[in-house]
Amino acid sequence: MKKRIFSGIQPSGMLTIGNYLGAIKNWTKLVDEYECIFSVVDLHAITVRQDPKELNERCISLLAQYIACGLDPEKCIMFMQSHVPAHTQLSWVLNCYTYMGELSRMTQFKDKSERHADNINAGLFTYPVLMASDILLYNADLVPVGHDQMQHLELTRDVAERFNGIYGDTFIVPDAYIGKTGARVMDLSDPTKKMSKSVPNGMVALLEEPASIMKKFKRAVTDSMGYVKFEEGRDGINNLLSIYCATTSKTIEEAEKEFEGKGYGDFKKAIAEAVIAELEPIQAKHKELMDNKDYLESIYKNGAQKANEIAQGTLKTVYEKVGFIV
Ligand code: ATP
Ligand code: LTN
Repeated sequence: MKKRIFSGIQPSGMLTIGNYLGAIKNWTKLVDEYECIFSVVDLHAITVRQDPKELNERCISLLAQYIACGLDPEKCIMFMQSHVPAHTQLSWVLNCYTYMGELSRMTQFKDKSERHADNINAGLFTYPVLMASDILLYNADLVPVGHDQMQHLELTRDVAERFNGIYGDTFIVPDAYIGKTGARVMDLSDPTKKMSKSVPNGMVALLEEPASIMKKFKRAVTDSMGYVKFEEGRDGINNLLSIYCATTSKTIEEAEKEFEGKGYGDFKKAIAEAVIAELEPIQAKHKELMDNKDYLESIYKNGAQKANEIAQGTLKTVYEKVGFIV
């Protein structure tokens, strides 16, 4: 039997090249080897206030972007998280096996509490438990994510082990899959911060126009050293090199060689061109898919049906173990 993968992305903004290089691109490499389940995690997105109409459009566009990036709906289950009630049901149970102290240590909670100081809601706090439920519900072996999700994944493992320790083996304890390059794409205007779809300034969107992509890379913050080499403390250059390598599948050494003796101008232009070339077919496919909403609907409905079947099974086992009458 194939091992299983689960991952998801929030429809909380335009997908960035960080989401692509850190997550989706790796998913596409794993579909043949694993049984794959990918969700549009809409329930997670409302931990931050969303405009209902925009959220609705983003959910369908995100599904279209999954497919446009090369995920074959014939080979993987794709669905909307809110279409599978077991996510919130398991989440309640696991909330009772997760400590306040554990959740208060989560960096994403601290970051988002700062950015949305007027709306530090309980959902934002318990968000990692919903994420743990997403993963454990499907008994996923592997979770391909960007580096920023490592902490949430460790919490997922802790909660799974805790539950297994009390009730006997119930959940598979999942491993993270973090790519070698692209796992940590930084903001182009502040390379000390992670590129994020909810921070528009220094991000490059998957669906961005080529001219705008070129402009953003040309403006990317670098340093005054004047040569292209991956070195400690050179956040801007290191980030650009990583983006270039994750896009072209070249190694850092190969890239350093390629740009030996060249200035930042040439370097930035080459990266922008590589990114534009990679995104062009994705953008075209996305446009085509968005003109075929019936097809997209059939994908997420079919996906929800399959996901529900698996999820219901796990939920029933969990309910039995904790002592509910099932
Ligand atoms: P938000 O700004 O709403 O928090 P986000 O851009 O951080 O969103 P998520 O939906 O939280 O994106 O993440 C989806 C996937 O993309 C996760 O696997 C995450 O690790 C990965 N990811 C997000 N940002 C980056 C980044 N800058 N570099 C690499 N991977 C990333
Ligand atoms: N928490 C993730 C998104 C996410 C996820 C998941 C990723 C929600 N559920 C399950 C992997 C598996 C984020 O904020 N990037």
